Amino acid sequence: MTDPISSENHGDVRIIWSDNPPVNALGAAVRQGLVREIEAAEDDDSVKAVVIACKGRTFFAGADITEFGKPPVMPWLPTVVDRIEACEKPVVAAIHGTALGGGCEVALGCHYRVALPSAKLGFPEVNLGLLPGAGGTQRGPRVAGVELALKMATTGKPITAGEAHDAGLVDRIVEGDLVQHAVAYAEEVKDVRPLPRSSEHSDKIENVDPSVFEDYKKANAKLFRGDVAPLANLECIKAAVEQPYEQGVMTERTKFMELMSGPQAKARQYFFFAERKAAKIEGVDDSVEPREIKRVGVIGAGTMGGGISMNFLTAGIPVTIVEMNQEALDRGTGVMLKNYQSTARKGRMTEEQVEGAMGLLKPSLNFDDLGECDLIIEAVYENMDVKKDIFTKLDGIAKNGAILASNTSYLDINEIASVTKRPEDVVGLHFFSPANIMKLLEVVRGDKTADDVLVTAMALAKKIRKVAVIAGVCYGFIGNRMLIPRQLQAEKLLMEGATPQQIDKVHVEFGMPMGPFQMADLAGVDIGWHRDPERIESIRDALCAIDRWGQKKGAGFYDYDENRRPSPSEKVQSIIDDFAAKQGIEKREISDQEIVERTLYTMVNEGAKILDEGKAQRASDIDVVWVYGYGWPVYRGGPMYWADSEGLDTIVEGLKRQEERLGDDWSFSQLLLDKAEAGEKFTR
Ligand code: T1G
Repeated sequence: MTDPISSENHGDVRIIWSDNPPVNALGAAVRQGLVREIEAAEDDDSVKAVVIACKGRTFFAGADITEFGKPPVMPWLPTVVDRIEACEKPVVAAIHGTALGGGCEVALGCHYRVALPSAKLGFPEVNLGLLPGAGGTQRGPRVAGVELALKMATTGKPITAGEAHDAGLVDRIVEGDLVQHAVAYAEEVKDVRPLPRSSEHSDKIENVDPSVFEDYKKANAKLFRGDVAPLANLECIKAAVEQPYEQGVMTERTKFMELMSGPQAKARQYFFFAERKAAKIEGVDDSVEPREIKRVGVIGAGTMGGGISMNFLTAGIPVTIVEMNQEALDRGTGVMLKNYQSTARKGRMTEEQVEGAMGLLKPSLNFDDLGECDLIIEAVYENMDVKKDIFTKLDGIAKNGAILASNTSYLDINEIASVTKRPEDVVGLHFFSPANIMKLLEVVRGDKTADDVLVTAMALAKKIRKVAVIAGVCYGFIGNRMLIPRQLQAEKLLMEGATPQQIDKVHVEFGMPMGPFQMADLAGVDIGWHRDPERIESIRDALCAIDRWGQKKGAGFYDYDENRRPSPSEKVQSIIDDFAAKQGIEKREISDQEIVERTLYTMVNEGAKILDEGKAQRASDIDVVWVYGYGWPVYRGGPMYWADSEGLDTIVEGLKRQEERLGDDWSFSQLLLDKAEAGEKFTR
């Protein structure tokens, strides 16, 4: 393996280069090389200053995550950072791309930092269930200030070079040739003494009101609920304020090791790679090129059509959006503009960017205008006849090579494709509502969908900043299919004596953002309702029949006040009791454990069936769907990873305990039984 670290001289400045694709991760060879070159530069009298720079697309993007869990190889990253800082000659970090985690810590060990305007700096360790373990929680507050360091470390969100410069984390922003500017900067400071050391005391940790930490904890209690890493990060930043540097470093090290050995870090690190694996399409050669998508057509300017369109407009891709009448078209484009304006008000877009995005939108009442589009997505009413009619028309209008996609949430893509003469160009693109916000995209692969159509869909997903997962054709694909047993069992449990609030509480305490009934009220109890108020075959029918359609009607499974705050509903409880009485179901005490087994274990069982039927490429894809599509707590890894952590034998035992209550149409996944029997796992 070639040495990723090299060096060259520019006059009396030594440039230390890292060339460790793809992201200059700080693996053992990089760490060893950095120490070697710093010591060589220090020993060489002809060298007056040092620049550390990286080849390729980014400055060090952090420790090498693939080394985690393996026997450590010296030198530790903290040692490397300390050695850089101890160098008697000024060391300048030349930052481009993303200086993340250990990369940001290496930059903090340098005496000066120069960056391109496009560069980003961050502490994403919390996303891996960790914290900056190479002095970042101690140097960060001293250089960038407590508030910014706290936000960076507990949220993992990177900051721009501009923000870093304003905070003092970057000394100079340069345009053009980064390393040339960094060398020039090194020339300017080569005789400056004493050298600024980020570990030295700074006024930025002076007189910090201790309530800052308590207030921050309270303000983020919901966000951090159940998640140990953010609070550990907060404790370390607090230690930077309250303890001398050396003691703060020990606090950081202790907490880092605690996190690293804990289950949540393992789950998050699993998920880091699971998310990246989802982008790979089994059986499709890397040489398959995506089709060029210069214009996207969207049919339907409703909530979904508008949200879907925004993804492409924001990514700079022109959109032709088609509706049946002017009123619907104006309403749809009006909602899109309103959404953009609210994003601009939050400072996440400029007015010019809003204008730019809306400027790429071409509203039309003429279906034939879709003939100029390279990808056409229908987002109309969830009805097979309506979709078949649209695809029949599209077949005659769309240009050759155009991709025809349905945003259907459940329906059979093969059946839709069968009405066209080009089934190989048909694919499912299942966006999740709100489509301009939710990151998950299920790419549904029809029996005849061409490989390059899939490759195009996955490439486009990355461009519009979605996390795409390939799904096979089955009712509900991956995510919604697993929702079915969960909802079914949840409603059966209501009949047997559980309440909506008890069931939702179990899910929220588990770490879900909301429970099944809170979710039903948010999405709409009337989704999928047959619209016949006389036909009452379920609790949902009964609620819909009396206009309890959820939050949008001020009442669903819960009653809602004017601020949409939910409260248990006596009316709903009486409907449930009547239903149970009519069916002769005896009420009984239901334990939280039974709720877990009947709603979460049954989801795992369905996930195993999906895997067994080949409707998901891998178990980790199912986890990616549930984390990004439904808010499954990432610190539990996803339903399949979690099932492995519980033990598949435990899952099977639980389901056996509940089997007679699960209903006649419920059955075990043979794959689950086999794996449990063999002591195997789904995800490792
Ligand atoms: N280690 C090893 N491999 C990594 C890696 C890392 N840190 N980051 C990315 N990769 C691989 C990734 O698996 C993929 O591989 C390829 O690089 C491209 O990644 C002590 C303990 C940098 C913003 O958390 O956020 O420092 O699939 O597809 O979309 O305090 O990668 O091609 O085989 O994501 O352009 C902290 C994690 C580590 C940064 C680029 N650092 N990486 O995004 O490419 S912990 C992170 C990212 C740490 C210290 C602590 C992103 C990126 P493959 P990609 P991208």
